[in-house]
Amino acid sequence: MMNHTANPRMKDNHMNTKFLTSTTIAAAFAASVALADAGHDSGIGEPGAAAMVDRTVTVEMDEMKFDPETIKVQPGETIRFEVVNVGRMVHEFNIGTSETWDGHREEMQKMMREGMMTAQSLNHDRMIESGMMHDDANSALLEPGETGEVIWTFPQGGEIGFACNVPGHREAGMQGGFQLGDGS
Ligand SMILES: [Cu+2]
Repeated sequence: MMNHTANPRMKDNHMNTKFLTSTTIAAAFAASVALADAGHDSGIGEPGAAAMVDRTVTVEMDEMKFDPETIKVQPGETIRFEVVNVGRMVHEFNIGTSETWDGHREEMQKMMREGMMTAQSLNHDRMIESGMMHDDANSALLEPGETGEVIWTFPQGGEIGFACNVPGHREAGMQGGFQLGDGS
């Protein structure tokens, strides 16, 4: 009877992980938002609640670009990003600033080194084993063909963008920007 549930759960590893880690992510994220706040009054915003979503924006990821590259958002707006990896490599949609992305670099390189991720695939079992779920609320790390979701509440102002932190990708120009307000 106990073994009966073991196998189906293994198959759903990805979904279960997303579900089970949502509270720890919130805690971990609070720390990174606090870090961002140290430099900027407004910060980069915060994870949004599904019930508060104002609209959905679809973002496509490909080698080595986002479409669209610039997204207009209103201060305080909550947006559901539907992120689609239409490329042939692993890509990430990560909301932040150059500082948060620089701080992220080491972790992504470690994931590559230790086989949690290759250029084309993610090894979720390895990620779970090493405790590096890479499921922060401000990002979606996706294999080719996958679709992910990020719900984000924007701050009143500040320089915020989105980038792919897979090693080499942001360096190759895989980065976009949010235009807060009317941009006039
Ligand atoms: Cu990428």
